[in-house]
Amino acid sequence: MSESLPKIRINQTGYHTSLNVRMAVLTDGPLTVTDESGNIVKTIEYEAPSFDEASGDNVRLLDLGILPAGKYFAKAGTESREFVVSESSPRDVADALVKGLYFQRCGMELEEKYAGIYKHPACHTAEAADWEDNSKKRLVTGGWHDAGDYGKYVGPGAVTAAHLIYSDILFPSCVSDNLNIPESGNGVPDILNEARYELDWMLKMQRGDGAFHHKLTKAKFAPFIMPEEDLLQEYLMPVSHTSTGAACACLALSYRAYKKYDADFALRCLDSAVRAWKWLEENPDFEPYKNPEGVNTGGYGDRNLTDELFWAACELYSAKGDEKYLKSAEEFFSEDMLLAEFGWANVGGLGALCVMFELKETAGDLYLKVKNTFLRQSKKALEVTRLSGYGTAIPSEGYIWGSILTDMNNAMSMAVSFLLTGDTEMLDGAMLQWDYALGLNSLDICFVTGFGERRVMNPHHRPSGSDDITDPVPGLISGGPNKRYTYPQTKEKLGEDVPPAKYFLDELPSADTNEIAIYWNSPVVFVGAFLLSEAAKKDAR
Ligand code: 9MR
Ligand code: ZN
Repeated sequence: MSESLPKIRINQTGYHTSLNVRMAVLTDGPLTVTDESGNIVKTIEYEAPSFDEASGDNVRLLDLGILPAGKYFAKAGTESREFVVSESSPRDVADALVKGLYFQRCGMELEEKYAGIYKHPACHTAEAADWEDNSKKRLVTGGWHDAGDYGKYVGPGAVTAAHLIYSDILFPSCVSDNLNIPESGNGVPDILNEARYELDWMLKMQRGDGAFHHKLTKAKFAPFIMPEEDLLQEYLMPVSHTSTGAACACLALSYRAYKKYDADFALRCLDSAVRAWKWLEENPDFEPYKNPEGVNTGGYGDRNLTDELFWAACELYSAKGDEKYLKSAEEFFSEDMLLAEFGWANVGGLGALCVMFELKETAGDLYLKVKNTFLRQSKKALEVTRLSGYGTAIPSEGYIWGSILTDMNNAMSMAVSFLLTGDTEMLDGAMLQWDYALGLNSLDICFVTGFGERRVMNPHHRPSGSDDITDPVPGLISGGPNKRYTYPQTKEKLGEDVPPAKYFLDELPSADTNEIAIYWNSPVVFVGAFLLSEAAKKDAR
């Protein structure tokens, strides 16, 4: 398969004028770079490509340094590939990834003026029934569809919203404020407007006693129909500790992020977070969520609650300043907890962001403990990146379902490490993951829909698969190669010999390699916003 692919791999969406241009070559050098008029602007000699375990390719990663805006050709041997350097390149993709979440909105019409050809009527507008007592009904509309399915899950939603909020806190104004969403122009950054769509729904997912329902889904996944045609009963599934912990943390964080824009909303978030915390205190017997009999929608059965509690305690301390929350954060912290993790299951990294960038010295001893532990753990991401021929932060055995999260999680942790230390290797490492997602990879695929010369066209995404439009909904990132939790039909097609980094099918049924998910988009937004903020700093020098 790889024989016919181009032997020069690039970020197909282009590079920024003040960030380094990186490419991977699968052929001998030298590499010459010519501009549009055919002038040679750079020649790079390099050692012969060497073996990369994850992909099975012989490959050499090259750093072309910084290039002025323009169209270029990279040439090596008989290969030639066009690439672009421009000021708009990281921003267009980062913006599109936030707008991609708008396209996941549930419970409202996606109007043509915002959604263009991807418009559709409001979906999932009926009352939801309580799974445990079907006679109890309640209107719980809104939120984002989680992924390729139409379920809405509290824990993953909280993590996604937190990625957006922290992008805004750490890299303000990096994502554009004119995303053409219904709230654009209301004086609140669009990235926070988009996150709020999920938060408003999340608030409705809280039960009277403070606990959060784990999810709002049907009993079974819908067929490939448009969301407005999906009319079967939706259920509020049982409450869970992990969703309550994640919602608690995210809503306390939201208090901090939204109070200067909408004090009432911020206070509602905080009140909800405090009630969630109280429920967690009063219900210490943790049981991981398990789907009730008869339910087969996403499980998200996170088995560890300590990280959610740690994150929640940190955010509540920041919001309320009450020492009891700091004490809890100290209790939950341990040096072996996973602090460089930002995904739906492991949220310790989000607590670390709160401590390292907000609480700082007000957290006393905890500040340095968290910072040192984080910095130690984030080195692993760089090691993995260095060992990969393509500079990808996924180890060979890390090609699991949603490997893009492994990659972007590591990119986030390198970005944060750079913010704390200024170590440029960390910046370079984070940037390489951005390039990975956009085409610098062994598949020569741009994983973000709507972008790239060789782009994902058939994601496992119900609207894209049923709207009769050739191009999938734009701004959604595919989960990517997965050789670990693989469907039998994927195995049948790819067999045993395809290496993990290439275990991918751009085919609609392949949820195991080619689904999209909100919490895969959002860490890429974080990394894009980080790169934009670094580019802006360099431009200002
Ligand atoms: O992202 C989830 C991944 O870590 C799991 O391995 C996988 C299988 O359980 O499920 C993924 O989450 C899916 C969820 O269960 C339902 N909505 C679609 C999600 C993305 O594939
Ligand atoms: Zn819907």
